[in-house]
Amino acid sequence: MNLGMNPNGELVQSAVNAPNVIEIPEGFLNEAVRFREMMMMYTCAIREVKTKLEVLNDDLATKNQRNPIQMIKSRVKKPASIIEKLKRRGYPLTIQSIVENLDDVAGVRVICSFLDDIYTVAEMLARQDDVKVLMVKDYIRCPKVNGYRSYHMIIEIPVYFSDRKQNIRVEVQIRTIAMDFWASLDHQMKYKKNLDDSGEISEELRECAETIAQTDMRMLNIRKKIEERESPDMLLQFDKD
Ligand code: 0O2
Repeated sequence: MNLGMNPNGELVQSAVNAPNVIEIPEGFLNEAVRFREMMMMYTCAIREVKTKLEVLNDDLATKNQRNPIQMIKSRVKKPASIIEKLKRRGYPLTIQSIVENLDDVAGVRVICSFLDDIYTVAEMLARQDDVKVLMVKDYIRCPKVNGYRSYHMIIEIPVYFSDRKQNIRVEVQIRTIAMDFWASLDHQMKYKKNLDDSGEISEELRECAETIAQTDMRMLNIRKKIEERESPDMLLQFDKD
């Protein structure tokens, strides 16, 4: 049976000369169904990782009377970005190739309050029995030349579907509010945009990243000083409340 799509986007049986009906190549629909299944799989993996992070945040908040995680964002990589990355790296444009070669189709971004929260959350996630850490890139201890800072982990977690268990890779990026502020604006303005600025804008952005990194350190030191000064009486009072 020949299939086609009418101008309303509805699937129709296409007669050879049917007007306004776009012919759909054989195999395309099967691929489309498999692509949707793959995206669903990554969405489920993101949900699992977010739950793990929310549990950690609740537990740490109860123990320390403050939230280490401010916000969790997530995304499944857009089809256009998937194709661009496969092409750039010279991999075949197939669903199997996406699953085998790309680590960041599922992405979770964790925004922490303070610098030390990043390492606490990363360590606690990595320690979990069902989390396998495949790669770590510490762009905080080793920032990128443009000033980008963030802690990246590629992890693999099992997801239980109706008929199978599948190990799925998720990229987790952990950073402070300040680092996220810089990276979000850098992403909007410059990242991957091939801007010819003869170094001037890049230098300014790098300087801003430095200022932000120093501010993160100062905020952490302020928090530590406050914690040191909190008298045991005050903590006792807090417990009573
Ligand atoms: P998006 O829109 O955030 O998903 P790649 O650049 O992906 O080919 P690799 O080794 O996979 O190479 O990536 P890497 O360096 O571990 O991190 C890639 C992701 O980190 C990017 O994802 C960004 O989210 C973030 N990132 C890395 N460097 C920068 C930077 O200089 N500025 C900003 N703003 N973000 C950065 P995507 O898929 O490129 O984009």
